[in-house]
Parts: sequence; C-alpha cells; structure tokens
Amino acid sequence: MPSVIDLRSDTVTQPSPEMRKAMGAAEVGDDYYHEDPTVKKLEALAAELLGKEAGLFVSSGTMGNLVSLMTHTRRGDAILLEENSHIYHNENGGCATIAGVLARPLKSRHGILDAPTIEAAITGKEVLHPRTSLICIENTHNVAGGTCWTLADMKRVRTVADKYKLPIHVDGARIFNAAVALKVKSAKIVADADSITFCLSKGLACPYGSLICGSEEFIAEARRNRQMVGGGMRQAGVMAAAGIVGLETMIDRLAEDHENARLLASGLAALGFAMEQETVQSNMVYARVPSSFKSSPKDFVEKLRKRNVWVNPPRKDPIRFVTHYGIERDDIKRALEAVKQSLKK
Ligand code: TLP
Repeated sequence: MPSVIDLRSDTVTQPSPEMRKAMGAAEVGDDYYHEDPTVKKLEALAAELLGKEAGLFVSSGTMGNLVSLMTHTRRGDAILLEENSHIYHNENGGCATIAGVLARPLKSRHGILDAPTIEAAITGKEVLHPRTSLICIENTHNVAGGTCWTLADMKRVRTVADKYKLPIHVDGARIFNAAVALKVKSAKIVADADSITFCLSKGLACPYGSLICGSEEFIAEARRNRQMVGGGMRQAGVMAAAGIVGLETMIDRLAEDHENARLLASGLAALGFAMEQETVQSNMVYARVPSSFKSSPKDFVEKLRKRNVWVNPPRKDPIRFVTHYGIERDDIKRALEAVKQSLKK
C-alpha cells in the first residue's frame, strides 16, 4: 500500500531518530524541585534563542498562551487580539473561562494588526469599560495562511503598546517559521514582545511541548500559574531532550517546508485552485477548490484521502495544506497528481 502523505498539520510529525535516542538517554530529575537538568537546559536554550531572560516548559501551545494571559492580566481585564487568532477561536475559550478576561477580536490584513486599529480598541480610563491590559499577536498567523509579522509590523505595535504601557504577548507557535521565512534571527523577531509561547511539537517535529519565554520575573509568576492549571512537571527531561534536539537541528530545515509549500501552491494554482499567493509565506497553503469541481470541498477532501493524501476537511471554505518534516519534494509532486485525479469525476 502506498504511504500516506499527511498534510493535515505540522503537528502530525514523527520524532527524528536523534530525538528518540536523546529521549532514551536523557538525564532526569523532579522538575518540581528544579532538579531536572534536561528541562533546565531546554529552558535556558529557548530563552537564549529568543533573547529573553528565562524560559518555562509547558505541555502545549494552548497551555503556554493561557498561562501567559493569566500572568499578564487580572480577571475582568480586556485583551486585544486578531479576530481569527488561535487564542480566540481554538483554545476552547480558556481566556474567558480560566484567565477571566474579555477578548476583543480585531480585524487585520492577513493576520497582521495595525497600530490605529489597536489604539482605537484600548479601553480602561472610564470605570464603565474593562481595563485593557494585553495585546496578543500571532506569528506566523495560522488562519491567515502562515503569514509573518515583519520587524516593522512589530515596531508599529510596540509604539502603541508603549504609549499605553501595555505588554505584548506573541503566540509564536510557529515563530521559527517566521524567522526562517524572513531570514531574521528569532530573538530579533520577538525583541519587541514581553512574552512569547512557541511550540516544539509543530515544525520542529518534537512529540510534545511548548515553551514560554520572558523576563525572570514574568517566568517566576508563570511557573505559579502553570502549577494552578495542573501543568507541574516531574521527570519531564525525557520530553525536553527531544526539544533540545528540535531546537538544535530542526530550525534551518524549515526552509525546505517553505519551499515545498510554494511548490504545492503553484501546482494547485495551475490546477485551478484559488488562493492568495501573497499569503503563502511559510509552510501552509490555504486554497479553494476550483469552481469547475461540481461537488463540495468536503467531498473533494474525501476523494483525496482515498488517494492517500490527507488534509483536514475545511471548517469554512479554504482547504489547508501544511508541509512539514517527513514531507519531501516528491511527496508534493505525488500529492499534486492525486489532487488532479480527485478533481475528475
Ligand atoms: N494549531 C493546530 C490546531 O489548532 C489543531 C494546527 O493544526 O494548526 N497557536 C497556534 C497559532 C496554533 O496553530 C496552535 C495549534 C496553537 C497555538 C496551540 O498549540 P497546541 O496544539 O500545542 O496546544
């Protein structure tokens, strides 16, 4: 049976052989007592890469974002975020139910918020309105197509944030994709942010985990909040070991995923798929099934699956294809052939 080409997400990646080896050999201890040397090494490495004072290992991007929100805000505050952001839509409302904040979703161009939109949404002077206490941005922006916030985009938001003395949190689940796409050091990309969450378990191909990075003081408080949501760890060095390998070996490789995404995008466009090419900036392609295809996008996805190419059925219209570790150039060519066949009756 031919192997499956799984383009549902970069979360489906298998750990590399080097990761499995490192996990087996990891030196571990009880992280509650700060005695897991491998976790400590991972946290220090992450902080160094992102130019922050400290790092904290958490179980997922969702937990990283939640703990960061809890650390930056008080219950009843308002936070500003993009209307299609992961925190707003895909974290099961944790910001409201657990952090207790009011999320104000803002319109953007391709996921990139502009300063006037942010400034207009800031409330807090009047007793009538919740106090705005945080600006969240997503880099790369998933639903906008894997789009990247440039340094200039960040600077503009930093200027407003400074004017109102607001911190910025970056949901950087795929921050290294942004760094590689923009050819900028990761630390520079988040230099204007107060905190960042990034995922090991996406393009870096690790089996588990995310990190929060920020100041020493912020991370100490985040550690308390992580405890509150049940995220305390014990011998987590087994997982952290894979994270270290991910950070050391998987970042530059992301360029291949981006190249494969571009190849896929041009192939899909040639087959009549509609997409905004300018949003194909990293490892994702969002594309609409050609209007000549007489059935629904869901049917198309099912037909494609029968040809061993997996993508998620679209929630709304565009179908998302994600490239990642384990997907080679030849797989993209095979996938495009399967797409072509699936468009036929
Ligand atoms: N994104 C996942 C899904 O939501 C399942 C995906 O397949 O793209 N921020 C962003 C921008 C994300 O895309 C994700 C996950 C997260 C946060 C949450 O990370 P996890 O899944 O580790 O909680």
